[in-house]
Amino acid sequence: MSIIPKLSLSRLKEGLTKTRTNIINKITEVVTRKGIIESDFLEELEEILISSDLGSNLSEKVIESTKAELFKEKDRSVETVKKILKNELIKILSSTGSKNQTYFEKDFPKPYVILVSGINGSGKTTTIGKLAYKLKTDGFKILIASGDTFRAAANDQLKIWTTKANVDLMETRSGDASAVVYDALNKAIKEKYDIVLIDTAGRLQNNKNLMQELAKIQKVTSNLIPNAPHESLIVLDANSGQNAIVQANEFQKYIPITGIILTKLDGTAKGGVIFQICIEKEIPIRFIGIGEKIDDLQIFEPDAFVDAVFS
Ligand SMILES: Nc1nc2c(ncn2[C@@H]2O[C@H](COP(=O)(O)OP(=O)(O)O)[C@@H](O)[C@H]2O)c(=O)[nH]1
Ligand SMILES: [Mg+2]
Repeated sequence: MSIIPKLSLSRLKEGLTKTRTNIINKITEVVTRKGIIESDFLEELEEILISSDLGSNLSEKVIESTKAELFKEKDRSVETVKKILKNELIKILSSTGSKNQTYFEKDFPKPYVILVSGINGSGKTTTIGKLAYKLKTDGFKILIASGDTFRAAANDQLKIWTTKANVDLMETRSGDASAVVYDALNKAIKEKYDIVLIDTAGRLQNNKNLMQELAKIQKVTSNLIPNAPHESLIVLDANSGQNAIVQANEFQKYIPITGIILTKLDGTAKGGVIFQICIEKEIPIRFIGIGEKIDDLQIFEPDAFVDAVFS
């Protein structure tokens, strides 16, 4: 069985309202005010992209190619500008292997282990709850390992999510994160779980001890199950701008990262950061978080994302 989590375009649009309003209203305003396309129009357009966190280098590139395309067109209306920009942006998002992937391949190895990392508050636990719900709904047997042994409330938070998603939880007994992962994986093997999701403590990327603990979790996992973790997803908060890239770089020094989950896109007008992440990290964005509710997680699809921003 292979699953493709269902994408709701209307929910996506709703979640990206702030970014869309920022970009589209400004573009419409500039095009309407200027009427004709002059070089200062393109400068203003560049400013708009920068203001939604596309980064100055990338904005400049996008404007250059938009300009080239635009001058080939007779009709230089808002709609044409939007259409050209859209195409340029889809090209960027599709360039890093993020394009229309299915979540699991057919006959994936079981238990399939997904390690989730990221700094404190980025949205790991919430995202695991949402993902567990999605996967459970698709008929999989899910176990979550409560690997955040630092925050007292972490386990209780996870308990609430596992109850909502109706999945199982391996709680910590000793306060040792690697031990709970070890227990969870053994249970998963014995009791034939399909997927294990490993929650971890939030850590500052410059805290060496905590980062080494993460490396230990990785090692325990790969020792027990060959090729596991099968996915290692870093959770990044869309509000953290350029710092999201710094975080990913630091985590990669300790564990391999195979994918990105970008959360809280609903809370920011600076959703353009996703383009910078795609260009600089060359790691596929797997999911995006667009709210706090259990179904506010979507598989990332470049075309749908850009459509939702521009329509
Ligand atoms: N608006 C919004 N809030 C989110 C999203 N994902 C997580 N959060 C919130 O971010 C806060 C921190 O989340 P949590 O999962 O505890 O982060 P963790 O420390 O990485 O485990 C919580 O209040 C979540 O409800 C999202 O996609 N949108
Ligand atoms: Mg947490």
